[in-house]
Parts: sequence; C-alpha cells; structure tokens
Amino acid sequence: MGKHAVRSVFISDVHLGTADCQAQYLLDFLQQHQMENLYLVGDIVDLLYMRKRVNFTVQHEEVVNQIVQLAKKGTRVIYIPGNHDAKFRRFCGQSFAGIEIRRHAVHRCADGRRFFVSHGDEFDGAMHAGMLWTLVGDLSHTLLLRLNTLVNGARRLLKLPYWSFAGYIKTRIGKAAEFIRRYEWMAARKARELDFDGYICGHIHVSGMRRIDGVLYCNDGDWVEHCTALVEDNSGQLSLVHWADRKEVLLRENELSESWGPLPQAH
Ligand SMILES: [Mn+2]
Repeated sequence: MGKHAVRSVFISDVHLGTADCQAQYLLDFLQQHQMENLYLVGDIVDLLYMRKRVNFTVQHEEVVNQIVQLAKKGTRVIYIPGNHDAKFRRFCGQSFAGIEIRRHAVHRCADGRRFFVSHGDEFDGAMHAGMLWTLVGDLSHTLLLRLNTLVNGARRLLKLPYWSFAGYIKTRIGKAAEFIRRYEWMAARKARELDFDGYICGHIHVSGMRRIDGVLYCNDGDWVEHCTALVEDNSGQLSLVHWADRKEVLLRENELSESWGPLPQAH
C-alpha cells in the first residue's frame, strides 16, 4: 500500500521524554504519510518533565530521526515550541537539521486561506485564574495520564484497540467542557482580530474543529492521550485524523455543522 499523500500535517503535544508519549503510533503515522509541510505545534519534547525524570526511549529517538529524515527529503518542517519545550524558544528564527524554529507561523492552504498557527499556551494568562490548573491540577492530570497508560496496557493484553481514558474523563467534567469552549473561543477571536481565516493550535489535549463566529478553529490534539493530527489534503481541505490501533478520520471540514456565535462575556 502506498503512502497517504497529503499537503500538510499539524501535530502537537507529543511529550517525547515522558512515559505517556504514544511514540509508536506517531512513528507509524509519520511513516505512512507523505507531506509537503509538517508543523510541530509545541510540547514536542517535554523538557519540563525531563528535569525530574527522563523516559526517552528508542521509539522516541526514532520519532526524532523520522522528522529529520522528512526534512532531509524535502518536507518543510516548522517547529513552534510550546510551554513544555519553551527552552527552545531562544532558537526562534534559526534552523537545525533543516527544521525551522518559530514562535508562531502563518499557514496558507492550497485554496488560499490563511491560518495563524501557535501552540496556544499564550491564552493561559487570559483564562480565568489559571482555570486549567485548578481543573486538572498538575498532579491529578499526571495521575490521569498514568491511569490512561495502565488502562491501555490492559486493553492491549485483551487485544482491544487504544482508547483515550483520560480524554473520556476530561470531556465529561462540566468545568472542563466550559474551559475547552472558552479556549476555543479565545483562539477564534484572535484569528478574527488578526484577520485570518482560522487558528490552528494544540496545548489543551483536545482535538477539535469548529466554525466560531466566521473563523475556523482547529486543534490538532495530542499524542499522549488521543493520538490525533490535523491534516490538509491537496485541495486545501482540513480534517482531523486519529491514528492508533484503529485509524480513522474523526472530522472533515466539509462535514462541520455547528456554527457558534461569540461567547458571552464572562461575569
Ligand atoms: Mn502545552
């Protein structure tokens, strides 16, 4: 079977160097796709975590090698460091092994639409009193990820496909849903202010694609819980892809039905 030929791929929140990184699925995804542009939208290497502990396996190394190989073979690779790899932000404007490091990027789709691309942690400050951290406090979030890995270890033994336990829990907490909606809205507002057609980000580990107030919000998700990527085909259409034991298109741009107006101001 030939490779999937696509125009652009956006991935983020890989967290290489941690035990919860689903590197084997990402490696397979990168090997099965052929792309003109690869955007690494932050938190690719978890330098924060690696201060305490390092789980950089051979598979993690292979992910890095594969990305370097893609750059060598002509894929344009743009790396936008996030908050967990913020130490690399000092290299913004430089290139290493053919990989361009940027604080943010502008992506022009095949159909001419312009998207602003950033990791998304810049919205943390504007969120209510660090809502994310009161919500999924660092510790409980780490615990949730551990449980996710354990659940999927058990599922593998039972020959069941990968399933995001952490994602399942998070989207069912009312506060989390509110937090996610506010984040999506802020990104959409930023795109509108900057006069872009949409915003592409990651950071919150919840993939999504929504039309909000005239712009397209896209979140490429993560590779510790959901194993998702945002993909642009050769005509410029965007879709969200899940790639683990099961491989499926989660959402296509032309299938979007919901359209939200602006979120009411917070009380
Ligand atoms: Mn992040």
